[in-house]
Amino acid sequence: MKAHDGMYIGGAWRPAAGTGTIAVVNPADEQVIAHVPAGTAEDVDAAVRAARAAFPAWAATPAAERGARIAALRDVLVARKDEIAETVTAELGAPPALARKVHVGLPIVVAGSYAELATAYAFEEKAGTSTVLLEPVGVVGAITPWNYPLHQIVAKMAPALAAGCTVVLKPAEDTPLTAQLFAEAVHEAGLPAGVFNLVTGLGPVAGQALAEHDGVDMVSFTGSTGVGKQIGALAGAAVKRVALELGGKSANVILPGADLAKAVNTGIANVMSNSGQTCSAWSRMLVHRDRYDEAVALAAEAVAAHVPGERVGPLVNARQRERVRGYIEQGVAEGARLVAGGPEAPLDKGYYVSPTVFADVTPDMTIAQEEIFGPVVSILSYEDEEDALRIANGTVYGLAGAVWAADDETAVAFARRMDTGQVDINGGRFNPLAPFGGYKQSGVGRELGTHGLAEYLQTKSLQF
Ligand code: TXE
Repeated sequence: MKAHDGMYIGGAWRPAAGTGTIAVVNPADEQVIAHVPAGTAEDVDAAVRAARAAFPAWAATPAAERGARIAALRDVLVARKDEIAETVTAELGAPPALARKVHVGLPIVVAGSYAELATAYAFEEKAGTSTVLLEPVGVVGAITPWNYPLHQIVAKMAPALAAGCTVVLKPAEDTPLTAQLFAEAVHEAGLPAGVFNLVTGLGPVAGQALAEHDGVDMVSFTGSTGVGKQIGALAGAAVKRVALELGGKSANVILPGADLAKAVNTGIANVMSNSGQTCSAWSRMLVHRDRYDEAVALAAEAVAAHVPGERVGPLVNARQRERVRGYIEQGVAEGARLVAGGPEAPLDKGYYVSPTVFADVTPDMTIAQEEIFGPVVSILSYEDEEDALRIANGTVYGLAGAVWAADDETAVAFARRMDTGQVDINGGRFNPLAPFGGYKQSGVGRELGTHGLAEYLQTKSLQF
């Protein structure tokens, strides 16, 4: 596949400072499809300087004009959507329909929402007799993961640019081609030079250099909780703004009286989508003990429709596949009952894992506590609502979840008591305008909508 051999810095593709490269592999057939440059601290420094130089003029650009540039960027993403979707399929392995609808469709909606919000947002408020100015934080260093290659980028870039920040992006090493296409789109949309800069590279090298750079005012990170803690510590030591979107172990709580078949089918589809590589995936299904056997049978039936190589793509790389298989083996070893799937590879080529359902999972098991990030669902039983709540809240995470009940009122009453950032009520749909982010170790800060924009602003009050 086509790839740039340089970095996008200061409005142009520039040669990388070093000679190292990263191979991009198609996880569906394990073939190398491209190479991109492995950025060094020198590349990061050049990108941060470009972003700093561009900041004053971009911050002073009227918000409506910034919104117009983001609208132009959205239009380029729309015009090039097929090419982007094919690239996501090639480097992530996402099935084509999912790539088009979710991987490209969703960020187009998000970019459109920030084109409008930039214009509509109140960057000035009154507090009694004072005027409060909401000003951009400055230069943002964004570090993104591979699971939704374009969405993770747009969910940071669009609000940061709308706020008046300039950015340096270090995308995941597994999916740099989508990031390069995004840089091309920025260029085509006519954003001023230096407002957006791209450095591809390894996390512990380029990512670390970006997180540590003195010229970066804020780090926005999405990825594993382990790396998130390191970045949080660095930011804390430097008194820098930080936003962290980390792992999850979300609960799909099916209360008595819910439409069981719908709740189970939706729950299985939620985890199988993107091969379970979704931080908000409902990886734990909680069912009342009276309907437990029925739910397990429904889940086994539902998962059969998720065929590897068709509806379910591979995992992103061999390391992730081995990690997920390790969790499946551990589930068996700790006494959970395999209802579907297992550790054996379903296909002889590609990083596929069998869609897997575990029954008889207890809350203390590893598979009920740790983020697996694969097509694996654990079904747990509960005695009563209090028990369900204890189990739902009984992990270090709190990113998303779902509640199903006979009516919305009952479901909402339960959702209010959940320690989590987002809850789908009776099959409610993902809303790209609603804030998304974690309680507890799932993160700090919010993405999307006005809350996502506010992350990139700092306040100044003028007293009269
Ligand atoms: O994540 P990493 P990995 C979880 C999920 C998954 C696990 C491991 O459970 O199985 O994390 O995935 C950059 N300084 N999530 O290893 O390493 C890295 O280059 C600065 C949840 O792929 O956290 C990439 O750009 N940056 C999740 C980004 O961090 C560093 C999405 C994420 O990679 C760095 C992905 C360092 N020292 C994984 N080390 C979610 N919340 O959606 C790595 N990076």
